[in-house]
Amino acid sequence: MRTRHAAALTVILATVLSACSSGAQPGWTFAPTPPPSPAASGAASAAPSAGASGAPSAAPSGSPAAPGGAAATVLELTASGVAFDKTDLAAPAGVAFQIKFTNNDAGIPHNVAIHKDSPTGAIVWQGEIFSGTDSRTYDVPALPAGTYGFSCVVHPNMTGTLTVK
Ligand SMILES: [Cu+2]
Repeated sequence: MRTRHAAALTVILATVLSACSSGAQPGWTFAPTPPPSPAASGAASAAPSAGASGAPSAAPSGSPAAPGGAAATVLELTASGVAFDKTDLAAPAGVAFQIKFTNNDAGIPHNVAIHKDSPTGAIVWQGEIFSGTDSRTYDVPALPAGTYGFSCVVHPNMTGTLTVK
């Protein structure tokens, strides 16, 4: 009986071991699999080429627009009830843009000024002050990337944030 038990155990152990070894095999096949990283590098090399081809095509299409329109970006902002309709604006860095400013307050002067860092920072640019109801399309020079504040110089409580990036 003991012998049979031993034999049975041996068979079981053999089965378990073979199962383990067979299980290990896939592990080893997977280990070499990492080399597929070369495939990843291949994909990476493909990406750069795609980006390179994409960048040139984008640049040409962008440059023609710049000479013609001067400002491709037009931000719209409205003052009503001595308040701006927006508290957040965004503009591209290093490119002149425009602000189409509408003053809906009859007889009340407003404008748009851009300040460094925040609405209380130094003014880096400001548009003409005019009374409503009227509108102006301001030409804003290129600004370096960063956070700016905008305000109405007539009403310091009229403020917002301009993100240039
Ligand atoms: Cu104002």
